[in-house]
Amino acid sequence: MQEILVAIQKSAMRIKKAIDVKDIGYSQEQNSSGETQLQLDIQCDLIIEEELSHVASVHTLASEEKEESMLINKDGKYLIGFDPLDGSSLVDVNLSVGSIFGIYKNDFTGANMIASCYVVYGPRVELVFAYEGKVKLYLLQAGDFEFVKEIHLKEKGNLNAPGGTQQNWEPYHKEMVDSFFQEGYRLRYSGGMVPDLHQILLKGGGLFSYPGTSDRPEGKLRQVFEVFPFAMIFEFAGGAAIDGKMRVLDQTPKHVHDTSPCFFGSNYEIERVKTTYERV
Ligand code: AFP
Repeated sequence: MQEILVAIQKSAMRIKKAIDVKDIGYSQEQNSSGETQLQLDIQCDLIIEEELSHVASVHTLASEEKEESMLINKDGKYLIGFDPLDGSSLVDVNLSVGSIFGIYKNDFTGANMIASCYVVYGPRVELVFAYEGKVKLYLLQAGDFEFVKEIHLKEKGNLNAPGGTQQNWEPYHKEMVDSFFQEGYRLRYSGGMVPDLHQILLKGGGLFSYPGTSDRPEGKLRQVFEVFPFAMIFEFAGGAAIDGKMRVLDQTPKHVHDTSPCFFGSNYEIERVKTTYERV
């Protein structure tokens, strides 16, 4: 597993350099979800593919930017699903973005995820790695990722990050989101899943939600590349991740690009979500 973490760290340092260039124009290409790809999306995808392809224990790679997964080493034991640059549409407005990795065995299901990791490219470059029940934070310093601390969530937080197009929210969802603000929760939503969840993790708790909506009943965020990796991190940090009713890590995607409604948070907030959604 260490060799995979090192390959992710090398990718992160190269991606940071790629982000710092002037021209981050759009390509003519579209990814499998019909989104126009930035040159940067394609570049970051190739950087990660290159670094992880050198790791003997990697069997298969699946990228959010590619329709099909790729066999790397038939004797490898790990399958890696990754989102090379999540929130890439925020780079040209200079907001924080991230890379997300899920490390699986046998197949791309929540039950078979072994470890997960994300990198935040913000004022600083930080990496969070979840493995064997622990969530560790690293900071990039002079070409090295230095261990900072273990991350633990409190039982209850005070941050609220509500995603999705509000006009398409279900009324019971709007009522729930508003009730947290009435309780004094602070709005913290940048449109980048990685910095938004990173803030909730480091500030000790709260709720990030991206529900099913009338225009997207299955939500927007992808299980294999985005939802499962953060679910493991929140659970190992003492919080929870559900789709409104069930643990997202109990889900079995039919296709590697499937999406799911998702709620990540400390326990108090997730219990409130369950109470709201069990009534519908
Ligand atoms: P992009 O990668 O297209 O910028 O989308 C970012 C993202 O996947 C995730 O990081 C955000 O939480 C979510 O989509 C934002 O979606 P909305 O713009 O619909 O709130």
